[in-house]
Amino acid sequence: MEMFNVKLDSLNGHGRIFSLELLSPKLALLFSATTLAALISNFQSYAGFSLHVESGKTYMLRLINAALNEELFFKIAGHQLTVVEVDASYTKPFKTDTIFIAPGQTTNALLTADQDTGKYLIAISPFMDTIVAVDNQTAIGTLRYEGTHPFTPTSLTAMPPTNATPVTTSFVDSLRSLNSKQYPAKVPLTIDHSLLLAIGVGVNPCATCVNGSRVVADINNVSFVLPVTALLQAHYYKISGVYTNDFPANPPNPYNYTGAGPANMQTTNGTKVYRLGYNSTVQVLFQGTGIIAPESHPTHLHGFNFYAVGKGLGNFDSEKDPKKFNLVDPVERNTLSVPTSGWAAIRFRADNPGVWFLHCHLEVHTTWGLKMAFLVENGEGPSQSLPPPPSDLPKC
Ligand SMILES: [Cu+2]
Repeated sequence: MEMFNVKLDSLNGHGRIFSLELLSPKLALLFSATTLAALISNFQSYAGFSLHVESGKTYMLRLINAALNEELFFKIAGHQLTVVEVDASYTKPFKTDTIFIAPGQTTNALLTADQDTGKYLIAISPFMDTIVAVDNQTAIGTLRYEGTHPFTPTSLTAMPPTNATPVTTSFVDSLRSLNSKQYPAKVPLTIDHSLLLAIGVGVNPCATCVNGSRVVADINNVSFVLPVTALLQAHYYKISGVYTNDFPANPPNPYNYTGAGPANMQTTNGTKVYRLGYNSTVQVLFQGTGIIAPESHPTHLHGFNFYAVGKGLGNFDSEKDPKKFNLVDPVERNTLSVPTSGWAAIRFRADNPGVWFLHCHLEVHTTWGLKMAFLVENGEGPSQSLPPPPSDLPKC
């Protein structure tokens, strides 16, 4: 299997757009870090993924992390990348040699073929800065300049260590909204709903499990249970008994979130939504927790872009930390990694009526219950109201 799924579009004759779907290294070409060098020494016969470029041209790489459970590093030997967009929102351009991208995120970067004619390694490898096991594999491809002799050795690069937190921090800190006259950053400055969501894992009794218990995941101690009837359908047709409106805006039992955690790690099950009035402004403070192990959670909101106004390590300090929020040009996106043993704050305006999931984009965590939903009420008139389901909506 290939490392990437690739689509090509032409870019006004001067270069091309490459859409690269990054798969999990395990699903892609399997090369452990230790065998990578040996494989590359026989690289002449390697016939894997190859990206063809012409000297002097500039290309746009549209990257999406399509892996289920791995945050990834992406690198091309000998080349800088200029990041210009994330999650379909423009950023202030910045140069980097390493892109950090979480499942569900997209990143567009410009690549100029400004090195000597030859072959250069393209590689992805996982990021994991906690004790949770990860497949430490590197998947590789080749950037190949036109006119390269077939037996030219490939220029190599070293990937960051698996636990390279500083590389992720530096990348995330470089992301800023364009905030131009044409594309202003419309960060909500007053807040109608302020939520503190503690996200992580827990342990619940399980009569049929080997040890009598199983690991679950939760937000504010609620492990989300998917209903049989769709939430949106229940909301539109006013079907009762599908969900409740009592999703808690704060952890029910506050504790030292990034410390050892409470002795009782049990969660409650529920299908709960948090209601928002049309056009209300929302701040969500995601607080990572250390139960079993702290972990980076790539958290995704449906239905909206949000502004990532702040982040930090340890427990959020409601006195000091808001003073450091960036309310001028914070990056606008729809998925962000809440740092391991840390917190992240977002703001958005609830101007899209309907029911919208908020969940960890690691498949393992979302299926364990690390999700909730916002129910955004209608405003005034049809343009601010949820449209009816299409007439051909399949009926189960
Ligand atoms: Cu997670």
